[in-house]
Amino acid sequence: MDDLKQKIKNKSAKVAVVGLGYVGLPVACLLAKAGFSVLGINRGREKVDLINSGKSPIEGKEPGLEQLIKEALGSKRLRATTDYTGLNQVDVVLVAVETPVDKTDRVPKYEALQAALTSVAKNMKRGTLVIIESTIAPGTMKNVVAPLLKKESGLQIGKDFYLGHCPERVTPGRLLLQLENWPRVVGGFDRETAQLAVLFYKKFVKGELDATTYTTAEIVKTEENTFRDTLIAQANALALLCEYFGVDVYEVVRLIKKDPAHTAYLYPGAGVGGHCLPKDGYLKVALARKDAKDQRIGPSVRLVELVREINDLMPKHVVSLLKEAFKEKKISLKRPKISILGYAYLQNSDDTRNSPTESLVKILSKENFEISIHDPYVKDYRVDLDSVLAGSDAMVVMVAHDEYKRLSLGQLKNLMRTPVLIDGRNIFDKEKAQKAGFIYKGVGNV
Ligand code: SAJ
Repeated sequence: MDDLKQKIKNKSAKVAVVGLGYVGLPVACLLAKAGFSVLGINRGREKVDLINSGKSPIEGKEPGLEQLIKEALGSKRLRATTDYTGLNQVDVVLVAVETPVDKTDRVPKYEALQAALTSVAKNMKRGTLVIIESTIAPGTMKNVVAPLLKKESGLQIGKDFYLGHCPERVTPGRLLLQLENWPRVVGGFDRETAQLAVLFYKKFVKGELDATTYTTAEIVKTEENTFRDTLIAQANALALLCEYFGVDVYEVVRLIKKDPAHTAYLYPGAGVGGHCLPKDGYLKVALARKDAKDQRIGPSVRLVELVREINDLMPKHVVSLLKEAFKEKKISLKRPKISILGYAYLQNSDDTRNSPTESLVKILSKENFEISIHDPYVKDYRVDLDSVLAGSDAMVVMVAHDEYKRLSLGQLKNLMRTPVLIDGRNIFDKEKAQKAGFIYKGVGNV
């Protein structure tokens, strides 16, 4: 290990990054910028060629990334390939491949991780430090990663090679900023390995680095996003309760947040999408779920299930509000036209992964509604808003894109056939909407 420490210290250590996605590629570029020689490995030939031509294959705006790729290629410090054989010259291997959760049985799909680890094990040399950066279920390092690497390489962990887990904390649009500046939890097979990994990350991460065990690191990462998902579910449940009592949940939340102890209270809305929150709760309990009868595990499993049930309910609730509005005003149309504003999972983003609007469209399509969708950020829906709204019987706001907040209610009403406004993100003022002649129903404010 001393030889490896020296190579890390003087940056002569050769590094490989397996999986050049929204984590692996920025990490590879930051390592090259820090002065390391980096081998980027990805299974797709197309993505490899794109990166080697200086282009970023990552959707959405990532400030500085493409420039960093070009500099890394220019300095000859970064090369992308589909071939693992170069690992026999490499000292540190980071693995950042996808770890999705199966949408039906909620079990983590580790095929990409297992394939990557098998290739790493078969090609790495003695003395290599292997670090998993993907978000994985607690227990994965101990029960999946370690046994696979040992079996496929024939080497002993902690003796012949070193193993750690350092999950990333990144948000699309801020990848480089967060990878370089945010604190990181650095988990190791043993204390020595964790310290070695801290020494490595210190070379390009400015944030605080906390050494711990790799199982602790697995739990920290999955709990962080589960916590946020839970806070949002708390707000969504409150919104439903406020509808029952006929009060405005946003007024309630505004007053709650006045309490210095509760400024972090989050907001209800039309649902929870994205690449992290909908899956990380399931990931957190995935390997322990088999012991759900154990009183140590049961509460976490049941809490995750309830939180996900509440957040997944919200797009369905938007449909109920729509139907209630039609019913209350005795609007009976053969095939009402519904205009949906927002398809991305997040305001001012083009990312549509696990979008709540996808669930909404699935529900409406099963019933007799005509649907038209608008989203200024999403290619397929970047259409003329007036044409989406023309002759429509309801406008459903699913995403709080800034552009929507500037719309004139008067103009919108003139375009529509029936002035129903279902506000899933509280971007319009209820009274003003009603004054403009709308039948207004907001999530948590009916
Ligand atoms: N949402 C609500 N109410 C809220 C906040 C969000 O309904 O008060 C919805 C959003 O509309 C969206 C979903 O939840 O559909 C997720 O939104 P998000 O703000 O959590 O954004 P994400 O999914 O990109 O979360 C990421 C996470 N970061 C990492 O995984 C490292 C999350 O832990 C961060 O807190 C979040 O970014 C952030 O704050 O940037």
